[in-house]
Amino acid sequence: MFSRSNSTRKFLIAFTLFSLCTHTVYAEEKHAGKKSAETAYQGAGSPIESAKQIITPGAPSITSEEFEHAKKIFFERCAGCHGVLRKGATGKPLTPDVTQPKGTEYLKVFINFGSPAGMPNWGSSGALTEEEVDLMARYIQHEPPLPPEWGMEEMKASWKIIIPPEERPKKQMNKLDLNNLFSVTLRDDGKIALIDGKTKEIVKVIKTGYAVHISRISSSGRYLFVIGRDARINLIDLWMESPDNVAEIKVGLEARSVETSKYKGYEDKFAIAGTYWPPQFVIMNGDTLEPLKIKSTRGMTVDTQEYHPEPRVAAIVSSHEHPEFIVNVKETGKVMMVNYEDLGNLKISSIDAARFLHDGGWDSTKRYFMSAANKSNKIAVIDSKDQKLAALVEVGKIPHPGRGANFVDKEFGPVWATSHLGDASVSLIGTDPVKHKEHAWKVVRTLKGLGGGSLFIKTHPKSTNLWVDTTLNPDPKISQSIAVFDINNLEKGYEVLPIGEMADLGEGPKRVVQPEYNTAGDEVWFSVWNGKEQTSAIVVLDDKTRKLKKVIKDKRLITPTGKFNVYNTQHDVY
Ligand code: DHE
Repeated sequence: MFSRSNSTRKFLIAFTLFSLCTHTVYAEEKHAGKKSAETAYQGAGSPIESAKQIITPGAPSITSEEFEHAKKIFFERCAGCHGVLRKGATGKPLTPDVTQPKGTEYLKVFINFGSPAGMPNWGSSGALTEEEVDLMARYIQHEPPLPPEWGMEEMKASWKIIIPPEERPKKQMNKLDLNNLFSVTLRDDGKIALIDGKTKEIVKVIKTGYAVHISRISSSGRYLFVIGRDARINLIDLWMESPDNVAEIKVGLEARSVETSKYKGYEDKFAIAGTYWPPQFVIMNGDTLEPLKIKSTRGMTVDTQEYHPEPRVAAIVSSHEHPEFIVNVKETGKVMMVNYEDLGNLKISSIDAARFLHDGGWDSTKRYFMSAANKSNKIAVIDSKDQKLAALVEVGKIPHPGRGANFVDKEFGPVWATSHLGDASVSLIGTDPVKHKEHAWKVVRTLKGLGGGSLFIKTHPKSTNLWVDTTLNPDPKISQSIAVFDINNLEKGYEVLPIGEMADLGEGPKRVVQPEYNTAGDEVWFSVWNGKEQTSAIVVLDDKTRKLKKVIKDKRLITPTGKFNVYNTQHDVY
């Protein structure tokens, strides 16, 4: 370990020596010698393991055993930013034409100390050993190994119907208040917990894919879709006496997004999942997960119009205006509007937005999809009715809204808000092109939040509070707290609530992540996300008084991250 001043100096030397990576996640706030929260953000294991070794002329020697070890580290730690094929995404390209001229020693310094531009300090933080740093410096001078494709044959082979639709209940067989049920990701346990909104008791823990990313609910509210990082989807029937998996499929090697059809006449009919690897999406039967249609996203980028071999599928929403799924394609910067009326003659409108589309959500009318192009510092406004780009709005550094927050600003009318990973700002964008035309698709206000490293922002139509987390801020005091603004008095600034402290958990990083409302909109739930071996919790506040209502603690609550209230998710309430 280095002292901060020493490490800062080395940091700068490393940066001057070699500037490979430019992802800028609140770089000014990062310190070498400290295990950064960002490391954790990117650091969950990737399940891609079957890529074949390639030995490249000009690259330093590496044994096949070392290659296997390095490949695993790369997929677990680096692929999230640099891409599986190392063509660059949030991080810079790391192909041999770039890395070989730099040489092993330069690369080692960079991997060890990271960069002020956001590359984590893998060596000095203790995440990688000295030998592993050396190994990675050699490994990235070889051609990236290509993971296998995953087509219909592989999907079908992984597909299981556990209980066929005809054997499932015809009505709800349990006494649960399904509307106010929460599906909670138990990230490092490969499970989700169903938690009753009223009693705050865990109703059931259900085995799912590895490191579940999100849960989505079918249009009727009956089926819960859960997707793991390993691209495994679990279909859970909430009507069963004891809700459980009724179907399962693996749609690729790595994934983040799943959604279900919501257009009138297509309720519960289809589901869609997007994958990071292979870069594609698949449309499935809504009650069996039978894979029906796979579509690759490989193609040209929106700006330079070059071919990109790995444009990953990020957020997907379901249109309320047309029988369409709206799919963010990250690296090419395109939004695909996929019409599911006739899968044999699939119609896709492709909208040019901006590179690095990531997360996003609806405006309050559910006509406009507000989609964050994170490394472009822009919000793309997609008009789902007219199927075109309404605007590209410049916001702060690396917008990261989750699904964002909709409310009425007393001066500017309806707005949608995003917080940012790269700075402390919160941008409010006018969303009413009819009655507040002059403010539509403009940043009408910029609030100063608690700090950079924010992942999610939330309010509820019945609330006057706007909650902003700072999960990835390197200062534990900030990452363990939440900022809350009064929507009717935004000028007043924010109040800080020490959610981590309220949970009273003892040791651990205790990051506070993802505010989520109950159905009534009078309670807000926060995950206090601790290490796998440590105690985590969910803290529930009374929304009106902002006072603690309950700390949910249970030994089964291992690494809770996302929480999805059934009603709010089903109806896109945020
Ligand atoms: Fe997420 C949403 C991708 C890291 C928790 N995350 C999303 C979405 C995408 C995404 C594309 C939108 C899905 C949708 O709406 O269809 N997330 C990624 C990554 O690529 C990234 C940066 C790195 C990685 O390797 O995974 C990443 N995400 C994280 C985390 O570290 C978090 C905090 C914990 C975890 O599970 O790994 C995390 N992401 C979440 C949550 C949502 C999410 C809770 C849904 C928020 C919501 O309210 O909708």
